[in-house]
Amino acid sequence: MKKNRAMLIGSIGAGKSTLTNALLERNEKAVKTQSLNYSDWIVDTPGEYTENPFYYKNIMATSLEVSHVMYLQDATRKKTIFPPNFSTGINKLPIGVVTKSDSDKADVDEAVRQLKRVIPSGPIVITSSITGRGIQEIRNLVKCNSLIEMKEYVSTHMDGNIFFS
Ligand SMILES: Nc1nc2c(ncn2[C@@H]2O[C@H](COP(=O)(O)OP(=O)(O)O)[C@@H](O)[C@H]2O)c(=O)[nH]1
Ligand SMILES: [Mg+2]
Repeated sequence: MKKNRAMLIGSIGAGKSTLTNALLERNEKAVKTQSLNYSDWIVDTPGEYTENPFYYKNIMATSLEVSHVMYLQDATRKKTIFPPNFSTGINKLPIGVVTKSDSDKADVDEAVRQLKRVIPSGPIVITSSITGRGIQEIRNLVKCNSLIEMKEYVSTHMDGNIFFS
């Protein structure tokens, strides 16, 4: 069976590369990359792909290689850069991810609200790559093979880090 893989998208500085390291238990510091970065079951993307609609075609093309797409929303940012219902245009299992929940400046509730507009139906995980909050939940969601399986996982793991919208 093909291994499940997840692509990470989100603005420049949203925490994609730091989250990649946390998910893969790597200790190196995230460095800024201008290109796609494949490692094990993660595909990290440059923030430019999400910030500039010119690159949406790259997101679409890369999504063909993965089972899941993670939409990262930085909890310390007031705005989202994703258009409403963006996940419905990408035919892969969506996972909403709130990053930096540990920060003093984080507004987690607002970030969840933003992600619900981006992902009309799917799980949303509240994370911190520093404290490890929500990291195991993401690993488990990427093992799921359908929206129904993810929904079941969420309903049996209501630990305050994870919701289904
Ligand atoms: N407080 C906090 N800062 C984070 C977290 N994740 C990333 N950062 C910081 O956010 C900045 C951007 O992170 P990076 O992973 O390079 O973002 P990327 O551009 O999306 O790959 C860096 O200064 C990170 O140290 C987190 O969980 N909590
Ligand atoms: Mg990066």
